[in-house]
Amino acid sequence: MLHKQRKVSCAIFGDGMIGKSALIKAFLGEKFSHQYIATTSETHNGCVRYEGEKYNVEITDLAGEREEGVFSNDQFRNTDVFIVCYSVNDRESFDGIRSFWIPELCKQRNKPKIVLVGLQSDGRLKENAMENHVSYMEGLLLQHEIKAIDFVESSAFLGSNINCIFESVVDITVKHRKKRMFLLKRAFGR
Ligand SMILES: Nc1nc2c(ncn2[C@@H]2O[C@H](COP(=O)(O)OP(=O)(O)OP(=O)(O)O)[C@@H](O)[C@H]2O)c(=O)[nH]1
Ligand SMILES: [Mg+2]
Repeated sequence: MLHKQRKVSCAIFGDGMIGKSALIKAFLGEKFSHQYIATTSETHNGCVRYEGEKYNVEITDLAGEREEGVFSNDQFRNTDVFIVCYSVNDRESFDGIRSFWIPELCKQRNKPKIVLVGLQSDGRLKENAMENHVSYMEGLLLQHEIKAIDFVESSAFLGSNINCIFESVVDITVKHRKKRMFLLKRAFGR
């Protein structure tokens, strides 16, 4: 059985068709596909090496529908980090983080630990790239506004900046657990 402390849980959410499932597949080493299959709700398990230890990362992949109460489900009780995503080619998905996903998450969780991810960053490199794409600077400003601990732009198509997202999830969780342990020890004088 896995040691409880070596297990980390995260949930990936954001609008539909922006590449959330493709990110998970890339992390799990699966080949990129242009095929689109809408997700209902799925759980995957991956592995991250951190400070010489192996961590099992449980990833909940959510449907991209903006549904009220989506985080009220008990399944998020033990979620350590929330990965909120948009596509750099889809401004509506970027605006949706501010107008829907973060307010909805904050209804259920006090000070959630968040990693902000801009997906499909390869879209900006195309010759016919959308003029209205979301810039890196806009992503950084949103990170600051929603108090996300980290911000990464990634591309499942190119396989770029995939692992670092999940390494960040483990890093954030381990640091939080250490801090909580330190405060508990101090409170009980041990
Ligand atoms: N060019 C490019 N296309 C991508 C990338 N990631 C995903 N896609 C494509 O975008 C489409 C949607 O990808 P999904 O990963 O299924 O999107 P999703 O956000 O999980 O969608 P829902 O499950 O409906 O919420 C698919 O056709 C993918 O092939 C990427 O990094 N670059
Ligand atoms: Mg999906």
